[in-house]
Amino acid sequence: LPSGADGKKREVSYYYDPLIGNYHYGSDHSMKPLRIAMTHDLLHKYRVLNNMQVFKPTKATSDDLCQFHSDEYIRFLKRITPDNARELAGLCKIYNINTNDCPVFDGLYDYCISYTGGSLSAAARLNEGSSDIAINWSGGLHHAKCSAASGFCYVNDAVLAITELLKHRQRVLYVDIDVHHGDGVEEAFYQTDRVMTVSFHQRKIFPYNTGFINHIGSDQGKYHAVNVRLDEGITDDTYHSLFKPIISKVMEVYRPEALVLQCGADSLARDPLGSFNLTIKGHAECVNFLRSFNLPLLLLGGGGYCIRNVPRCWAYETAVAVGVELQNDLPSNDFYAYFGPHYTLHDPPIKGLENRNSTRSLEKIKTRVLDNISKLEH
Ligand code: TV7
Ligand code: CA
Ligand code: ZN
Repeated sequence: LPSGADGKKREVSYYYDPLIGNYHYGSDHSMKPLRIAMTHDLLHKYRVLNNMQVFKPTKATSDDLCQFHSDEYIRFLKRITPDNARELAGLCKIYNINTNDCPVFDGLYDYCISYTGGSLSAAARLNEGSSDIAINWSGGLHHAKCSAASGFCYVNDAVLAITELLKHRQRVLYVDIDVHHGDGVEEAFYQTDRVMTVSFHQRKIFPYNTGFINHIGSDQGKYHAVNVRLDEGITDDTYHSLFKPIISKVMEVYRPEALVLQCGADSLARDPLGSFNLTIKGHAECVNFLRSFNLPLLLLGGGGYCIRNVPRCWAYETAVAVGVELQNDLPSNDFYAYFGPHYTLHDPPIKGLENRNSTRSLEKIKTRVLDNISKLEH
């Protein structure tokens, strides 16, 4: 287990739709829902499922989706199919669907209500108080906007799950370790002090014009948005030289009553879309660190485009949530061939990859961010 694991067990609920792996964005699309089925199979073969309450989520209703999204957009999402996409080209353009990033595919609406149902069920479970940690690896689609799809995301399950938590809690902390900026979640709560959003992300990649350090929230929400923009090649140690002090300060000053962690695995080394150099252990240390605060914790998936890394990462993070260890040799599983040539859980960081974050620039970001957070004190 990562350093500092307290060895104490937690009551963990895990949400998984056995059909989620069958949805296809398109043959050459980077986003592959199959990685969720691969994660589930690893958890099964590692015998981690036995240590959790495993649920098949109920699908979200269109009323659920409209708690954040506009009625018109949801009506359109329900209606659009590969067959009528040409007729509906005008609306597709308005709602940013049928682009390369957000294609129309068979079962698109079912996919949306499935992954969103998982996040909503998980949040409701935490609200009941019957679990300490709830997990939905198919969620975390943090770019979707009120009336538009964006960056592989159609429905913003993270926003909806936070909204569900707000029914029972005064303050929710959202932390986003996906390599991309969590713009949809930040935007949804930019003007409120009931949600604090903290995103760590890589500079100069999608979504390009958001996530700057001086974007700190507005009105009631001033100082309740935190953005940590990093350069390529960041390692576990340098990442945590920011992550831990920033999260500790937020905990101390903001005193959240529930935590949501978007665990996008595209911040791992060797991701084709991101250029960080984190190991699975470094990534999972974020899960372990949030877990150590003993607050209701919702774990969501997100990005992750190296199909052999994502299941290993999320299986390991599930084990961290539960508090069990996993042997480094992968058990035999339905997707064994994907995990060659080493067939192990852990990989070293990329040797010789330059960390383009200098000690000075990291120190500067840390000082600036901690200073902003301290302004919401009193
Ligand atoms: C949460 N980067 C989502 C991250 C969304 C990133 C983008 C692609 C991409 C799309 C493909 C594809 C791709 C190899 C990579 C400006 C553009 C440039 C589309 C080709 N291969 C998350 C979204 C990002 C689609 N989009 O945070 C089909 O990369 O940079 C852009 C926008 C216009 C569209 N083109 C890319 O991780 C889940 N897209 C292959 C096939
Ligand atoms: Ca992020
Ligand atoms: Zn991402």
